[in-house]
Amino acid sequence: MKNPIYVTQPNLPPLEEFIPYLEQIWDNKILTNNGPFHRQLEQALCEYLGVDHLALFTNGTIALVTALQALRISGEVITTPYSFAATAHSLLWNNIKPVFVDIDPDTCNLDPARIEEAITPKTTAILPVHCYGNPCAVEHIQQIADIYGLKVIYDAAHAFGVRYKGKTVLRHGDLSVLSFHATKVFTTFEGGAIICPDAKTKQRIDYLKNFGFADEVTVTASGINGKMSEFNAALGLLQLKYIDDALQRRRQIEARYRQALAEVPGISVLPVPPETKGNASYFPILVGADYPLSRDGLYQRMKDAGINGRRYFYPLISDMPMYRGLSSAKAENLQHSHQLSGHVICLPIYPGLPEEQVDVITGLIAKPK
Ligand code: T4K
Repeated sequence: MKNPIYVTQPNLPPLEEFIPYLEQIWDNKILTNNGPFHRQLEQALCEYLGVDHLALFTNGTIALVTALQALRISGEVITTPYSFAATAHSLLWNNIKPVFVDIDPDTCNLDPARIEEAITPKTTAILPVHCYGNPCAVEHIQQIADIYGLKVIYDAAHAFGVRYKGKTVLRHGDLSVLSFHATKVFTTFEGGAIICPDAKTKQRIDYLKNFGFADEVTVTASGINGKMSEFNAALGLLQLKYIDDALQRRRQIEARYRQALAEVPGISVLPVPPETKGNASYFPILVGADYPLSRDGLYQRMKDAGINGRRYFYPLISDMPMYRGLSSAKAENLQHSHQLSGHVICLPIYPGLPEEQVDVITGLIAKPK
């Protein structure tokens, strides 16, 4: 392959279509602080995603940190080790102790059957991740949260546009957090959002992302600067024009991968999640013991051929130095997470990936030597 390909590549609109947005910003000189594009994008995303209230953020991580603050979460929070570091880091930034619970190997999401045993008197919330855009066991998790009086904040960084049982997955739990990073299905370069259930919660979140200011003289909390700029919001508005096509293209690539890899000995893929319209944000494969190469062997073999997959999520968060001393981080507590983390490779998937390249990738995986 002449040019290397990467696990993802952002889908950008034609540059000339962005110029008029920039001209408006240059004309009105409003660069940030809830400007016109910011307000328009919040509205447009609510409509597109099918939610009532949404607060834009500078990135998904600050949105996670703020979501925890907005609900005054403290003590211990149950979460997954099988995610990007930002999930658990958002807890540490709030002085909250993460308690890791193992995942269901079919979805790579928190196993709801393991949650109750991890609850202690200090537990205040559950922070699950819709990993790869696969919906969590939302009903079961809510049932547990209701019984024990816990809040649920979904890290929905991978779940833009995902529908479950015919509705957006983003209305589950108390809050959901999106990421619009360059590597995500819907990108504003950097960006994120919190989906809020009501106007009052959104207002508190809007204060928190603006240093806690409610007005010129009233500071309600030690908030942070989490505001999205007009540049990013304008780009988001333009991106929305193209999102349906982008999602469709991703789903086509996913289908092609699934078909081509179905019969490759030693390679398995995750089951299609039931009652879900996914966003094909990632395409993980699992390299089994009966494959001719180890996971890292195949990863390197692909790299040598210019195909840069990624081992999302390896290492596990629970193995990172700031977490590995926790009792919930012990390997015997997290067997499925370790199994997945040791065998996964996410293959390139993005709207601009040509089908011939998909075929080259699957051809190499089928015949690695
Ligand atoms: N929760 C979850 C579950 C998450 O996955 C994430 C982020 C967050 C929370 C936090 O949200 P943000 O604060 O990021 O909004 C990437 C991303 O940096 C990170 O956003 C993402 N998850 C994570 C899964 O992946 P890396 O270290 O793999 O990124 P990087 O720079 O190696 O990019 C991967 C490939 O994408 C590159 O090889 C090439 C391509 N790429 C990347 C960038 C940045 C481009 O083509 N253009 C680009 O601008 O972490």
